[in-house]
Amino acid sequence: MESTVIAHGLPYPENLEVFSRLEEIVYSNGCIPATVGVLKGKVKVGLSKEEVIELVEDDPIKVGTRELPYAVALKKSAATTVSSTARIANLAGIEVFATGGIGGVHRGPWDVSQDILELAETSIIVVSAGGKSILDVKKTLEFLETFQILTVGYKTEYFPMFYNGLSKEKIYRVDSEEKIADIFVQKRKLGIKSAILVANPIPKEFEISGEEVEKYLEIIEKEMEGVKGKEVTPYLLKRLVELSNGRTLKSNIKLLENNVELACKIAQSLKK
Ligand code: PSU
Ligand code: MN
Repeated sequence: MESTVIAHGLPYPENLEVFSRLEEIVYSNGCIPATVGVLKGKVKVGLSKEEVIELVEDDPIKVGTRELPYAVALKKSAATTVSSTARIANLAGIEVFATGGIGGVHRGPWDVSQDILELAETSIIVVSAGGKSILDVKKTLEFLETFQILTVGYKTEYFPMFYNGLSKEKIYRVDSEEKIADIFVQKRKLGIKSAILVANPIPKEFEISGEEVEKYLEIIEKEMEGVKGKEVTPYLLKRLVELSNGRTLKSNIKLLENNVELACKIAQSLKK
């Protein structure tokens, strides 16, 4: 699991509760959780609850793959995004990880996440609820294709958009975790180095309509002139929670739980 969603994507103290809840889900599905993060320059795979508390209290920087050596050399504490988590997990021999949403091609001013480049280079299965609501879905899917990242929908043929449920953009549908594991095995045999992105829609009852989120985004986009780069997502998520009276927080947590559970099932299939 990655730590940016815990440290920067969710508010305190709910983030600590979510961390524990996700660990419970992993154990109850017969797997071993390993949350990745950097504590005062030390890369950790499998943060304990105490270490997660320390990480959050250290006011960590947000690091993708590019910034990892900076955090390590300067002994900073850092929360890892999808890109840096994929890189570290791969080094540690981990083949499956779960997140909330991946970064991609943003709407508006040029902003493309490192997540895509990393997933082009790293053989791992990433389970997410699709892309963040602020992404340009079409451009993100085109980039995923350009970078040879096979994107499969779990029980859906449409790319999901985080809490908003399904977009209208088609992806490759797969109906079982066994098949996802097999795709990964075949990918490796074919010498393809990129990741498999599993898009797992949020459970229907926790969806928040695109129109509702759009309404909030309109308000937020006006406030965001000084907010740039890595600050964009944390700021946005925080404001969405405030404007929706906590509804987006609840949905965010539910989709994380849902992704972690599917990641465990895929890991079990892969082991078989
Ligand atoms: N989507 C969310 N919450 C998050 C993220 C994505 O709903 O916290 C994080 C993930 O760690 C993802 C990162 O890898 O944001 C992408 O950030 P950027 O767009 O700055 O590359
Ligand atoms: Mn960016």
